[in-house]
Amino acid sequence: PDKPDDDAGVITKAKSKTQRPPLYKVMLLNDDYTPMEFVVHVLERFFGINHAQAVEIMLVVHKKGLAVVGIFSHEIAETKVAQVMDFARRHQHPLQCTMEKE
Ligand code: TYC
Repeated sequence: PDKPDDDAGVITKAKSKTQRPPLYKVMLLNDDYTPMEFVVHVLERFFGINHAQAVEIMLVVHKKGLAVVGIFSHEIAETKVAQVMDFARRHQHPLQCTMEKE
């Protein structure tokens, strides 16, 4: 006779966990020279952040040294970093933008 915990007849299947692509935090770093208005403009232009929020985030970077400004797929994060770095370089500001796996 079957014991109470006999699993005869129970079909088991390994659950394959759904794969999600890794996400990346894009961060702005503080420096002593980039004008505050330039950073606000960068946040509005490349990250679609409204003016009031952009001012808030810029001030977090200014006070804390860095802040996460968005979380994206690897390809989008790379594009954002390249756009910001290129825009800062063209305007001769030392602003740094980096990405890091979440
Ligand atoms: N610290 C800069 C200043 O006082 C402003 C600044 C903010 C620079 C954020 C970079 O990512 C930055 N002009």
